[in-house]
Amino acid sequence: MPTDFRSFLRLLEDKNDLVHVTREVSPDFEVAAGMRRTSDLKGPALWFDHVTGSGIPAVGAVYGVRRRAIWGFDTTDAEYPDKFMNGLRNPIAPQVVEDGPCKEVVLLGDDADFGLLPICSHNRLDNGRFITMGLTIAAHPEFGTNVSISRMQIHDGKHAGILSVPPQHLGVYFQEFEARGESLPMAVALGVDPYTTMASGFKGNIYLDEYTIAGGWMGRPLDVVKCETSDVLVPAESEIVIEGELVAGERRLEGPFGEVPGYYSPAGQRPVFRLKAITHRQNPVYLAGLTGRPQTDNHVIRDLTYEPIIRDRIRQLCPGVRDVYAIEGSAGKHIAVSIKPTFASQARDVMMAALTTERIRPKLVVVVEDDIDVRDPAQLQWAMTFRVQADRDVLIIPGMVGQALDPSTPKPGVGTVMAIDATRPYGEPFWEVTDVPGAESFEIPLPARS
Ligand SMILES: Cc1cc2nc3c(=O)[nH]c(=O)nc-3n(C[C@H](O)[C@H](O)[C@H](O)COP(=O)(O)O)c2cc1C
Ligand SMILES: [Mn+2]
Repeated sequence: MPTDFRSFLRLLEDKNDLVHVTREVSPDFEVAAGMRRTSDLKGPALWFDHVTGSGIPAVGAVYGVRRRAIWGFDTTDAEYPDKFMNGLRNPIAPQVVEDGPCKEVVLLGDDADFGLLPICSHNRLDNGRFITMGLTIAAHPEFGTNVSISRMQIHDGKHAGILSVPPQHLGVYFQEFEARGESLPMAVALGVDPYTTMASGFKGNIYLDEYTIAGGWMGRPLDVVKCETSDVLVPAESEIVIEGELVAGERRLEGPFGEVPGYYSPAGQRPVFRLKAITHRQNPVYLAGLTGRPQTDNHVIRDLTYEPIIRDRIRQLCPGVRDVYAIEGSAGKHIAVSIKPTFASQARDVMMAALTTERIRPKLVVVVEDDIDVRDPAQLQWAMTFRVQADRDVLIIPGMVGQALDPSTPKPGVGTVMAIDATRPYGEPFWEVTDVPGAESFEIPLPARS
């Protein structure tokens, strides 16, 4: 079980799924080009030994394919959703420790500068360099610690912009602090264990301390340590921690930035983070990550954190759920569900429940019967083609909650959703599915060696 970033990287090396780029690469698009290419090829994660301008190496596309995130979770695709839900149901509070590896080097004052880190530019029209895989951590007197992932645009050595608006919890925290005229202390952790990373991408309720689910998944408390310049708690084994605050009353232009729907999200006047300190391990590694058109780190983390939640919600209506799968490329917005229906129109209950999952809000839900493997595109298409009559089986509902970053919506945050019932009419006769006797047990000979 990888319990910190380094042990995760070692595990990936053991699996031949992490390779070194030994030549010098530029932080301007070249690190991103490597991540884009390997993500497109479903290739290995990349360790960039030498990024121009920084003494710190970068690792990228670690979450660029699903298999690596599943390994990081020390599980299999089949067992993943239950492991996810078990951790969520059995949270373990973090343990505050006095010191940790992330404090091996402490840089304060003029020594602390974004310029030390190999922060990259990614998509062509991005407005500069962005931290893309930073865990953005803040604390609130009532809601407690919150850990999320939010992009940050580097303005200069001491300042960065951030995109996190309510209902994102960090956005809620800052809105409240700022209304009182207070800046919000915040830290950014880079290079942490896979559990804490996945917990940060998970959309829980606002009272949830994401460290407690990471603990639930690991089966032991996560070690956290206090920042040098605030009371914010950060994972003690982080490779790099950036400390500072979101400044009350300050806005600067942030964006455009190539976002997870695969389009550039527009620029806007957004909050500003002021850097106060950087702490890191000896010989730290910076975590880079790609977003943009699919498939990227952002998509994989989204798909994997959405599936178990929708599955759990649907199961309460329909115990016979075989699988819930976020279709690759949809950024978690197209969900395929296989069920064993037990009464007429049950598929419709399932569709409505999935479509209204808080904060996740799929845009397209397809429900099939449990003879279909929703992870096999041919099987899914077969059901959608020969079990569906569009006038009867397709629901289109306008005016639902949409995604602010979705360029097809009529106005930000409002959109049309669709559901397709690709189950056969319950309890009614339907033509027989073809099958070949003996196919399952037929042994294919190994190809002859030439
Ligand atoms: C790689 C990656 C980048 C992300 N970038 C942002 C971002 O810039 N802004 C944002 O609001 N959410 C972003 N998210 C999604 C949030 O991290 C996610 O919705 C998280 O659950 C929010 O935390 P919260 O539930 O505590 O509000 C990103 C997710 C991933 C996986
Ligand atoms: Mn949260």
